[in-house]
Amino acid sequence: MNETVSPPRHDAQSYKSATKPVWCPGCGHYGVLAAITKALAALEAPPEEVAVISGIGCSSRIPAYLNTYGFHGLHGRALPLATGLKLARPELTVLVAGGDGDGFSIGGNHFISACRRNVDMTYVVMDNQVYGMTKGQASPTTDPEWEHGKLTPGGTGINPFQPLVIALASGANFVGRGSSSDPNGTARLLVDAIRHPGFSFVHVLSPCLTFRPEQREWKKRVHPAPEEATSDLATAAVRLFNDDGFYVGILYRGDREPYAPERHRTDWDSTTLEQAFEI
Ligand SMILES: Cc1ncc(C[n+]2csc(CCOP(=O)(O)OP(=O)(O)O)c2C)c(N)n1
Ligand code: SF4
Repeated sequence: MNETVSPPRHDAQSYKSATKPVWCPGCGHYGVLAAITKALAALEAPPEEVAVISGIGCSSRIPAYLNTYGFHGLHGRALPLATGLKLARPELTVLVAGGDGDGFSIGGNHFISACRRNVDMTYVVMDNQVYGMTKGQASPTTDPEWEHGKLTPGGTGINPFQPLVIALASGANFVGRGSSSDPNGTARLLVDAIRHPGFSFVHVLSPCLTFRPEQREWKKRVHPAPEEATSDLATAAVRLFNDDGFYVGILYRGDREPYAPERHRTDWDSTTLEQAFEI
């Protein structure tokens, strides 16, 4: 009898694991999970060739909900972990996912270094301008006037971190923004980001309705960026300085060569190195 072998399934559902998300009802991160699975399906990425690396936070739980390889690492340390993985296993599609607290607070310097290094991977930040997991403290992207109980009475009073501007200035090769309220649009953006060589930064507006219920309005405020993606840094910089925080789409698509470790290899042996550092 001839056995029929079914072709591998590559629909969005097939990238979801059996673990049910524990996010609050209405959390934006559901939309990002949907966008990631739709993007992987569109790319027909074999799940065993994808690794999703995260730090800690509600958003960083995402690898558990995917049927790919994954690593739920340490708070703020997803990018160095992913960098090591991509350099050791360049054939893998490496996605890094997390929140604004994880990525811009404790992980802020890693973010800058990852943009500078330009290793070929995609970083998705689910920004809700708050630390959701630890019950609603202000994050680097929080509006200075946002008051939250005893921790920030009267607001933080400090200037919010500008992730897209910093990504552009630090050398990220692709800068875009999506909204969790539009999983299909965010999936298209992720497909472009993953295909684009080098470090791609995808900022996703992903409301935390539990600690920032007013973010429910975000879906009405997002609007497409006024112009096509540019590869000109100065044009992108002007665009980002005019951004009201709700532009969605590809804002910059650069042509920097991704980091290639073989080009920076040395044939010095350890004795030569020791001699070079001798005082
Ligand atoms: C080294 C360390 N410091 C602090 C924490 C506590 N902590 C856990 S998650 C988190 C912030 C999460 O916020 P964000 O990354 O924005 O994700 P969200 O929960 O909003 O999705 C913090 C401060 C920790 N787990 N480890
Ligand atoms: S606390 Fe906020 S970020 Fe965390 S699951 Fe709930 S809605 Fe989402």
